[in-house]
Amino acid sequence: MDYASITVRTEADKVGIVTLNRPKQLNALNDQLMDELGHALKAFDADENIGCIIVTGSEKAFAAGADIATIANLSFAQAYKTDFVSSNWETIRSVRKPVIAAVSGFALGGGCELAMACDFIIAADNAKFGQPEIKIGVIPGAGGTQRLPRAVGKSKAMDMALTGRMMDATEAERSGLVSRVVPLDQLMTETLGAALMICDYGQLAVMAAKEAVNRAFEGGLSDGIMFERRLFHALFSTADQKEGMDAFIGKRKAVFTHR
Ligand code: CO8
Repeated sequence: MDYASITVRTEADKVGIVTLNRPKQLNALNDQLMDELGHALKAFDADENIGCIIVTGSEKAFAAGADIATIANLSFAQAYKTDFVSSNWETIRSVRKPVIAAVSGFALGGGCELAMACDFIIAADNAKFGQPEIKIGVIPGAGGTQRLPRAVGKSKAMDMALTGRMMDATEAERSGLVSRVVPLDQLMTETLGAALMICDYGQLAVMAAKEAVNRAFEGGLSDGIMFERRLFHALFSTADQKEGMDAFIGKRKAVFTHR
């Protein structure tokens, strides 16, 4: 598939990188961009050689939200009938390999929601996060009211959703929305470093870790602990567990085969 609103590349043949590419609209998310993103994520997820995926934008904007021009005249009937935003956002949720958001500049509205839909966020020091939908008469529509409070707690999430104010990178890190903040010129180097590190671990354990942490978001503590325990048990049937522990005991570097 030829892409017009994103670019894709790989690094070291094992990290898939998707760059949102609608610079004139600050990477505002329209159907085409979301379709292409969904397609690219699925393709990387299915590619045996890829161990981790990075989603990023431009220096000025990760994404400034839904493309307001294309939804300004949307009716309730159209939105409801087409279940607006569901399909590609479900695709993002279904990706089993880790997806890291490398965010510089604005991550607003759907852009903030897209970053939060990734597994973790590494932010440049110029990043700004916000859910400003209230200013244009709506609310977040792609998980923002659910993921933001889970990330930063109720008070800050309410503040963001009700006032529409932006949070800078320092506040975002302090609040737990992002995992690290780095200087803008080191954003991709740092994110790639994390991605390559993940690629070199056993893929089954990586996928299990992602699935188990996601459970913490979705259900209660007892269910989550039981789910984690079962995955933990299952990993003892993998060659990578034998190799990882054998290498530790033998004081050598593990070579994982993802089996
Ligand atoms: N949609 C469409 N175009 C946009 C958007 C957007 N969200 N954001 C910026 N642009 C365009 C501007 O219209 C402008 O275009 P032009 O040059 O043709 O006039 C260009 O990008 C540059 O923007 P500005 O001149 O405004 O640049 P500034 O640096 O002055 O300001 C801001 C940058 C602060 C990011 C400002 O552009 C802004 O506030 N943008 C809107 C942010 C916003 O309200 N986002 C929420 C949108 S609603 C939403 O996301 C609901 C989520 C629903 C689920 C997701 C579905 C995909």
